[in-house]
Amino acid sequence: MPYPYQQSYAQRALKQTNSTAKLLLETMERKKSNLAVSVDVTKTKDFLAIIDVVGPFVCLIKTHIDILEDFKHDLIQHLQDLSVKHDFLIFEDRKFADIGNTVALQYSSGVHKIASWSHITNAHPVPGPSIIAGLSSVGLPLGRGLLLLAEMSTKGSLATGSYTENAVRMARAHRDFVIGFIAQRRMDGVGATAEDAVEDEDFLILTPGVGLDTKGDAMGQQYRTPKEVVLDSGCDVIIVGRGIYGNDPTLIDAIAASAKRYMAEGWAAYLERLSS
Ligand code: 5BU
Repeated sequence: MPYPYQQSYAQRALKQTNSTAKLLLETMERKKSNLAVSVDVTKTKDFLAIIDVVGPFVCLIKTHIDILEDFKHDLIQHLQDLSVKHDFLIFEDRKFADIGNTVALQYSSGVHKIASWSHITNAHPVPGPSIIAGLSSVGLPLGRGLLLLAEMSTKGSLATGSYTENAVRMARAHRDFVIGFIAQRRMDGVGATAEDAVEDEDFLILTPGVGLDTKGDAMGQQYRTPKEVVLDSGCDVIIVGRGIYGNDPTLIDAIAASAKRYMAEGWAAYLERLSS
C-alpha cells in the first residue's frame, strides 16, 4: 500500500475529516493545480487584478491582508466573488503567535475578521497547544482549517529539530482542526512514538520558498524548484509570490504566463511522484 502522499489528491480527499482539507484536495484534483499564489502587493487594485488573472491556474490564493494600504471591508466580497468565479480557496498567512484568548480575538475580530472569509490560516506553534485551542474555538464551528508552521523557508530558521517534532505532535493531537503544515518536506510520522498510529497519517504540506529563476532574495528567502519541492520532498502545494508577479504587479499578461508555467511544473512533478 503506498503512503498516503503517494496516492492521488482525489484519493486523499476521500479520507480527510476536516471539510477544508477535503475541499482543497478536491479543488487541486478538479483544476489539476497544486499552485498557490501569494499576492503580496500593497494596492487593492493590483491585488484584485492579479487574483483575477492567476485565478484559473491556482487551487489557493494566499493573502497578507494587512499589507494592503487601502484596505476597505468591501474588498473581502470581491475576493470571495473571485474565489467562486475561479474555484479557489483562500489562505490568510496570518502567522498567529499569541495566547489562546488573544489569537481568538485576532482571528474573529479587528479590522480584518479573518475567520469570516479565510478557509485556511496558520499559526506558530511557539505558545504551545493553547494557540490551537484559541483558534479552533473560532474556526472549527465555521469549518475552517489550520496549518502549523513546522519549518520556514528562510536561511537560519530556528524551526528545526525538536521544535519541528513538537509542532507535529501538537498537530497530531488536534486533527479535527489542524490540517497540515507550512514546511519544506513531509511530516507524516515525524516525532511519533510507538503508541501513535501514524501509518495512514496524511498531513497537507504547503510550501513557500518556490522559484524557478532565482535561488533567493537579499533578505534570507531561499527558493527551490517545484520539482524539488513536490517530487523530491513530497510537499503538496507550492506557494509562489514574486516568481509569478516579479517587481511589477501591473504586467498582467506576463503574470498570467508565469502562473501557467508554475502550474504546469507543479503538476508535472506531482504526476511524476505518483508514478515513481
Ligand atoms: P515569495 O515572493 O515567493 O518569496 O513569497 C513567499 C510568501 O510566502 C510570502 O508571502 C511569505 O510571507 C511567505 N512565507 C515564506 O516565504 N516562507 C515561510 O517560511 C513562510 C511564509 Br511560513
